[in-house]
Amino acid sequence: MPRSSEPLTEISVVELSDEERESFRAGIGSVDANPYDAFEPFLAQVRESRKALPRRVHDALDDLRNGRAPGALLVRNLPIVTDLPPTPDRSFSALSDLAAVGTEAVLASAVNVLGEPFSYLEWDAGHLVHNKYPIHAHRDLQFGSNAVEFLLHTETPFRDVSPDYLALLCLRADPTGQAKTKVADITRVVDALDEADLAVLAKARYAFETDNPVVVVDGRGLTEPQPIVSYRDGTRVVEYVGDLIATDEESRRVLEILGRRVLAIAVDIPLAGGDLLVLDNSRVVHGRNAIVPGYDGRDRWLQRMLVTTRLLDGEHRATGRLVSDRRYANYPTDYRKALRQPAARS
Ligand SMILES: O=C(O)CCC(=O)C(=O)O
Ligand SMILES: [Fe+2]
Repeated sequence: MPRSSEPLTEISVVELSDEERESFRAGIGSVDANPYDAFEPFLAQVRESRKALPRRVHDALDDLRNGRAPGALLVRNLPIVTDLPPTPDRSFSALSDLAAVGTEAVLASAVNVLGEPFSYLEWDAGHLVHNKYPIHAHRDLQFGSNAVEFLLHTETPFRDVSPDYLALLCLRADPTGQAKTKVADITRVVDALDEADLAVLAKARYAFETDNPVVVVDGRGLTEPQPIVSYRDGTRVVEYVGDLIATDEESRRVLEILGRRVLAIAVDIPLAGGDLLVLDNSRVVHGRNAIVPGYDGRDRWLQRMLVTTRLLDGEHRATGRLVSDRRYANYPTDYRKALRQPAARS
């Protein structure tokens, strides 16, 4: 029998005291390597300072990792630099001065409890710390730098290596107060489906529309169809994105049910400066409502890291922290342009 889903996605919250915050700040004060051009020395310094991470944050991350806690953890009141520069107006990698902001060690200290930082060669100039803020040229894309609604998504799904976890550190809140990150526990929704619907989601029938297609279905160019539910090493994996298209009637019916129920349990999290949101990408999907950026240096600014527990051992050892995004060739052309080209305000 399907179980009914709970009305809300749970998230854990840890709020640091000012004392904990300042002790953490002091404990990572010696990290001075630049993560944008010397990531390994930077990470080595973070690891040397790992005792600085407040114990309560460490334990909460451990609980998330072991599945003892919800798939979303919000840590509040982390140390953020007081002299944060204006939010940039172009891709971070296009800035003339690629200095560290000074908050990267906070993010990396948390990530370090979960696994290995990694990213994709084709993205963000190969940076392991991604800086996300509204960019005018990206306003209509399904990117973190957009302004339209950012649809609920599994982070970077359907890749050989998709993130096991991701962490979003808010450096600057949305000055309009509108931005809310959305989080929904999709495993709960999938658990509540009946066997027949689950079997439909396990068929390779879901794809994205693209002008660089692998297949054409009903006159629409699509990426290679994938299953939403699959099994890796005996573990069920759910990968979902709000703009997936179903390739036939039956899969469309189940996709609609899934989409509706996931949206219904999504919780809104308005991130403030000093908030860190850590997500278990195998359990929860996330997104953000539409915002109205000012593009004036005061916009919301997040730093993000992706984490794998599988990379750097076994078959992926040789590839290092940057893996190729083999789906890149089939991205819509405007996505590829936005990823590749430093975007100035247009
Ligand atoms: O802007 C947000 O709150 C979500 C951003 C996001 O999905 C991401 O950076 O992966
Ligand atoms: Fe995301």
